[in-house]
Amino acid sequence: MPRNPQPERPVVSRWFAPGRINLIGEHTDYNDGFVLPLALAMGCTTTLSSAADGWTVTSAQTSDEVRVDPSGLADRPEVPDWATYVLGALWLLTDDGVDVPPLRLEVDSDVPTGAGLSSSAALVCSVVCALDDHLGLDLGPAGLLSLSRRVENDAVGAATGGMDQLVSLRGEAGNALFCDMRDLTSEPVPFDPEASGLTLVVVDTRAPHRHADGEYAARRDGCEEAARRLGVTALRDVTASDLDDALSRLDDEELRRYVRHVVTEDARVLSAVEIMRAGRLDGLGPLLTASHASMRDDFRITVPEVDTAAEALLAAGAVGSRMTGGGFGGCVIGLVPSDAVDAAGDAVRRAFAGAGFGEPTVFTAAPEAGARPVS
Ligand code: GAF
Repeated sequence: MPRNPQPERPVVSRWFAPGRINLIGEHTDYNDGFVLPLALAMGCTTTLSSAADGWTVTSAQTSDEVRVDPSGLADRPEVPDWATYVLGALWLLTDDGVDVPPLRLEVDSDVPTGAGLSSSAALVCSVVCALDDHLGLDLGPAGLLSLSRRVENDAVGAATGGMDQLVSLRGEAGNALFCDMRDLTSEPVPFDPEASGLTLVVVDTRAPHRHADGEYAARRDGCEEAARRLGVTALRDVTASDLDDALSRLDDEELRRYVRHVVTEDARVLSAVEIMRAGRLDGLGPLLTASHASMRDDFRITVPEVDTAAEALLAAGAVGSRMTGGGFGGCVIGLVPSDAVDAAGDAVRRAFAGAGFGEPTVFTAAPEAGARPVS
């Protein structure tokens, strides 16, 4: 009998965490603003077990097996990009003074990468939840979110805004998640388009991300610069009624466009929540379409493939459509009358063929639960 018996830990911890769609509220998270994402059925499962020595990471999607020697965790050895999302959590825990025992981590995801559906948050959150469970860290909701965000921001080095991890951890079936990214509180908002005769259609344009990382960072830097010039903590602090005054105080046209997008997008999220709470889902359509126009014309983060998909969905009868996610490629969503879903998919495929784009993938989605253990 050891002198300080440790509580029994599971031999194997297996956790699933989902990818996400953002209904509305794009590039508002790092401006301390509002977002309204939902968790998807697709996601990543991490199976974590004790090992004899060192740390081994495998992925069902690559045939890679990455091994870190028993002495190597603190040195952050060079590993393939995908493995950084896994080992990053171990590096940060080590930095935090946790004595991470030898482990084997197997990850298996069905979230397409580069589609703007947050394959990275699904991966990171499933790893962090499995570690929390296996090591008995007891991080709690705030700690899980904080570690998952630090993996992406500090270990991987992507200055993203936290929405993806928040919804991957806290999503609820049947609900979108209204999140205030300043205080990181979240509230489920019922989202059942079928009850209004509508279906949430997703078009994965499969457009290659063009300079996505650099452009994302440039938008974030621009927003922070605009907030500094306006003397506010973040653009969240500029309300819709302050917008004209704020714009008149900026002489840089690019920054003015960024401010206009963020301030109007925050207002659209608040309107969307009101509309959903009132059960008038078709009223969401114009907000989605206005959000797309704002991303295209002011924030300038769309590409021809996503504009084509958004327009084709509208022409096929969608009540609204918009790009979802960070931009420069990825997915477009549309709220489509349920009896027109097949026709809408055909219309998008025809529009893509006509424009000489590659074939998109079209599917439907509904809100699912966030991270959970898998037996
Ligand atoms: C990406 C980022 F990871 C999120 O934090 C968010 O900024 C989003 O782009 C844009 O809304 O998914």
